[in-house]
Amino acid sequence: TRTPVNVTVTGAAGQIGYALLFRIASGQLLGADVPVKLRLLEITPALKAAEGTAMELDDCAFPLLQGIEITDDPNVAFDGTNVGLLVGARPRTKGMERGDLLEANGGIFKPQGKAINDNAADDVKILVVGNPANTNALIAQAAAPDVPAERFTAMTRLDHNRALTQLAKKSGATVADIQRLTIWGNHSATQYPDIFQATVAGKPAIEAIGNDEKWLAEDFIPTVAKRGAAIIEARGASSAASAANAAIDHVHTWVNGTAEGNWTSMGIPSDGSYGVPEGIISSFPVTTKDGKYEIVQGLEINEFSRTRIDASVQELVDEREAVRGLGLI
Ligand code: NAX
Repeated sequence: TRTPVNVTVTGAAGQIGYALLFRIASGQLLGADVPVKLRLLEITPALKAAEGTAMELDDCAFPLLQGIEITDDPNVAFDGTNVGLLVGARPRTKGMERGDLLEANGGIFKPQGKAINDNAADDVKILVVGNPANTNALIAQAAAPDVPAERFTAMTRLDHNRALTQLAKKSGATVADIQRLTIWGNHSATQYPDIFQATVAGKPAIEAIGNDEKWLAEDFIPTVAKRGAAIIEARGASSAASAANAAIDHVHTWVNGTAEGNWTSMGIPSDGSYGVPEGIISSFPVTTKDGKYEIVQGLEINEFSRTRIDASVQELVDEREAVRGLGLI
């Protein structure tokens, strides 16, 4: 029998946590043959709610679930962690400036990064979901100097999945027909969903949408970038099940690999590829294999894409400057 994989979820009592934990415990994160132990990290007032979720996990009698631990101590939560899903974050509230938001999240992600550094397993993989995800990942990474930097990633898979469906609808195809779509930059309104490298049923996506650049610029890109707000408007609450699904996809792909000829989008520390300044955590097209990812190299970036990638990357550079100024990295 295989040794269980320790999976830590922060913000476990939140709405993404509720959509995520059952799927992890059922084997959808790592595979139907991989036993898991769950560690749930919450703030003290939410521990009781986390216990309620744990009771329901017990009541599912998942054969792969070999234990649940609930704690408000990051050092306990990340003890021996192989996969860490950092979901809990401080949301932006009314009147909050960007600096306040970054500072409040620094107060969460810096100690968690340190706890990961001091306690996690050698093979630890981290996905930051909590917003601002890219910069929160950077803060955690900076607090974990003993962990290889590339183990800290941020989630743009939800944006990627959103873009797949919008493109499928426009081109009259299914998402399974689409390959090589990319989200570049920040998980924010400046993100750039790029279809110029993509194919739909083997032909260039731009042809599949009838070369409709107006749709691309005025419909597709804003629809994907503002989808989160549209969900809140419709549902009265922010995306939860789709966000949890994307987190599952992100880690599953990272661990199990991308399909031949295809790639995915992940927020990862830049190595300077495509003119993205080294060190910022930006979304790239990546292939994965044997638990490692690589940036897809050699893509031609046209003017339309360049301007948009640069704008989103600039936002990340500004966020990095801001957290540097606050002493968070
Ligand atoms: P909820 O407010 O439902 O849950 C957040 C949970 O985190 C709460 O239970 C809270 O007690 C907990 N928490 C707060 N500080 C904590 C700390 N220091 N340690 C442990 N737990 C802590 O939010 P939810 O809807 O679950 O969303 C969670 C985060 O995901 C938010 O930051 C949200 O902005 C972000 N999202 C990111 C997405 C992405 O694509 N990267 C998409 C979905 C989502 O909006």
